[in-house]
Amino acid sequence: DQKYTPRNVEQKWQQQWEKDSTFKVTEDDTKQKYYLLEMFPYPSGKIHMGHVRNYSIGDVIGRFKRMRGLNVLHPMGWDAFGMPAENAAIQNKSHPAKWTYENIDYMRGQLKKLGLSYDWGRELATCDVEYYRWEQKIFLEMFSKGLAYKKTSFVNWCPNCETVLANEQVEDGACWRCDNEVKQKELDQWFFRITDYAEELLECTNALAGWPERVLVMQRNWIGKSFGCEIDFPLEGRSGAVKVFTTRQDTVFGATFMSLAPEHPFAAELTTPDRKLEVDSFIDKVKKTDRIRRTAEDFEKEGVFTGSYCINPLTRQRMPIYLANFVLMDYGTGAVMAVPTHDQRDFEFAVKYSLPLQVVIQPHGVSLNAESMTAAFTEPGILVNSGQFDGMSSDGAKEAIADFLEQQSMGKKTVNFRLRDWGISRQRYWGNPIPVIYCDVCGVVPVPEEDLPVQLPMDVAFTGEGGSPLAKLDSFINVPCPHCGIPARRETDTMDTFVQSSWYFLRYCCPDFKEGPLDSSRVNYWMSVDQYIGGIEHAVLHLLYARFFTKVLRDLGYVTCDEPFTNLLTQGMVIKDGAKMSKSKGNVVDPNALIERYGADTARLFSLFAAPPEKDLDWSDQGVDGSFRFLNRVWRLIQDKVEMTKGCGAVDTTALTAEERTLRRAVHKTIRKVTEDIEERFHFNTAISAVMELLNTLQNADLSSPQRGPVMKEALESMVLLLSPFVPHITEELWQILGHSIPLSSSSWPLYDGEAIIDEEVLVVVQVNGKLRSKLTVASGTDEETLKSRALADEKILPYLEGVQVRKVICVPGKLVNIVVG
Ligand code: ANZ
Ligand code: ZN
Repeated sequence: DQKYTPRNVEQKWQQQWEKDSTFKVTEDDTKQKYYLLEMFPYPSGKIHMGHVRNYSIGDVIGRFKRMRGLNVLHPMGWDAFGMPAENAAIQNKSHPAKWTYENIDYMRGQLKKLGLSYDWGRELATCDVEYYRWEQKIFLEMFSKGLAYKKTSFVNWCPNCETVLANEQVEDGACWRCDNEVKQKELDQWFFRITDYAEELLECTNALAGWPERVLVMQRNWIGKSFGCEIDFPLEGRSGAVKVFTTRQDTVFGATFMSLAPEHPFAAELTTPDRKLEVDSFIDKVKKTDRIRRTAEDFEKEGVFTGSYCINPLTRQRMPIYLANFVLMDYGTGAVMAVPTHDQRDFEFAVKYSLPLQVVIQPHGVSLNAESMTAAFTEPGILVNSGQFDGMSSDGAKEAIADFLEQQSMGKKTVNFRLRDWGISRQRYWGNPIPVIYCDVCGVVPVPEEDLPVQLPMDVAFTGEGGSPLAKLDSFINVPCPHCGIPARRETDTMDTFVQSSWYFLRYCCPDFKEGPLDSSRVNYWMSVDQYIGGIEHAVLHLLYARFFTKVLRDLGYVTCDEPFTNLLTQGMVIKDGAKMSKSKGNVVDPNALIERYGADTARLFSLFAAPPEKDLDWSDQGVDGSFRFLNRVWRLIQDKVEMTKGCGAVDTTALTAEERTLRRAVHKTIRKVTEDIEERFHFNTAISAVMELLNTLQNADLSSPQRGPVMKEALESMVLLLSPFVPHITEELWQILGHSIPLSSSSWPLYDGEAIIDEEVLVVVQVNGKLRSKLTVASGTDEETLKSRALADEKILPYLEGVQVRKVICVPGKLVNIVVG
């Protein structure tokens, strides 16, 4: 009798899988493909319990699908560019590459210790020049199609990280990485024209049936399509008009003043000399405030009068023109017709600056009074004070007023998107260099394809002083112009790391391809990803960018699919003592220590058993202990029973005793339950519970019948197979102990025997006039006639039939007989 020693068992099988290349896959048209992917990690140093959970979930699916006969692609790699490497380099006076690749080596070792079924032959790190060179080519193709372009813009700037942040990377006005306050800064920046795809990105969310609804909602809100009108408000006393965008053209008659973004091009020319000082100082102040704060509901609304007026095209009233801090230049037209009675921000603004209020929408049966309003009425209602449109509903008036404005050439219907182009410039070293050169004569010149890749120079000093190290490296910057040959300068910005994660899943399909970014035939075999698994924190950023890139690469002819991820699973967090596991909370459990003490199988089993994948997992030391004990019980059971199964063949189902049949029923019911729980719902926790129950049954089984050997053998083998996706090492070992020379990882998933799971006897209730009067135990499948006659002859029923007439007998086979008497 051997004792269960996870360390030996796990090492042995990890080596075996590696030696056999068990999880290596190639394109095989004779098999159905299954592309399974977990979001790749940032090589921060070591893995945490969130990784263990994420990758264990994926691994169950991967191993299960493999055993079901699918050709499973399950790759792993590293999201390896980014700031922490640079910061570490400054601290350790070394190079980011060194830090990154050392971390990768260490973390790869940790993942291998978890026994994950990756095809390691496809591993990539985004900082490999063999990866980022192809991204540069994609960039240049996007540049030539106008999908990558440069413009001056205000950007979110983190003074601490000294870099630009995408809007998505600003959280409550603070940098998502360092939590420092974000400032506004004007810079020349590279952008990807994701707005060209806004409509398609929105439309396709309706076809993503395999995504959680809340992720789709977040994406739709982020894209933010609004239907409304652009309306011209003529300037008073001069030519020209202020154009506004509104979604509430039903309220035009209530527009009593105009609010412009402080950055609006009209701001200076509309400001009268007497207002100039005040206006300038206001503009200065707003420019220092970040756009996220400016749009926050509780942000103090402030503004300044320009001294000029415009005319409301429908009321012909004059409207003072203000600059307002909550109006943004990059949304709509940067101008808002202010309707203080029906928009809360305008209301607060009007109260503050004593501007006129005019009610134009009224709730049913209530008369609103502008003087006594304490908040804007923002619901739909009935139009008043709106000339020919009085009495209409808000919705009807939206149409009617839009039509009227179009007829009068005062405005037109438009749609507007909240989505902005994706700013990808980063003033950092450890990223993919943007492959362009600036020439005083030729302008922006793309690096010719034959000169790619633009490699990151290695001889760089990381001093920690401001700015990008690349921008100070003359040997990198100074190059001849590829066009005319005169001295020119290289771009020193690198790309946002979200660019790399936008197409890594495509490169996994052909990681060794040397002729271009993607080998279309291989990519098209594997794509799209059948199951993607990752954290909800990527609901907008990464998932939207990856969808955008897939569409761009489709339009560039590299792939045929429209969407990258057919099914998405967003796993919950790992929490301990009620809080997310994190260094700052001091509640971190180190996977290393866990594996050291209990083994990877226990770590995996616990993280799969303690909660369904989408729910938060509450860490519990007792739970870990329980998982370990369970594996020990499985181990011991097999040691105990293996003797009686030696040399046994298949079960002869025609010659089973009642006892044997009962045991087989439990086995096959478990096979069915585990299969369905994994396949249809990813309910790994209930699947594992079912096997735990089976273990109890097998432990208590004390067969003495002739077929006890074959029946027990089938039971033990099934249990081991069913557990194998969760705990792959111990099950391989037990499989061998049960006498198999071919590894379990080459076995098929067990199928349940439909005959075996039929319950032999069922309980049928007997009612008289709907009241329960008796119960019958009958063989399952007993027909209606037999049931009826048995019910009518039942001794508990007979007294109820005396002296009355049986009018009807209703029968639901397997469930109930109702006798209607009267
Ligand atoms: C008049 C009005 C009356 C509005 C009313 C609302 C309620 P969504 O739905 O998000 O597209 N708006 C337009 N451009 C703006 C900008 N650059 N900065 C800040 N606010 C802006 O929002 C559209 C509404 O947001 C527009 O409709 C406009 O205010 C405001 F009772 O116009 B509305
Ligand atoms: Zn030139």
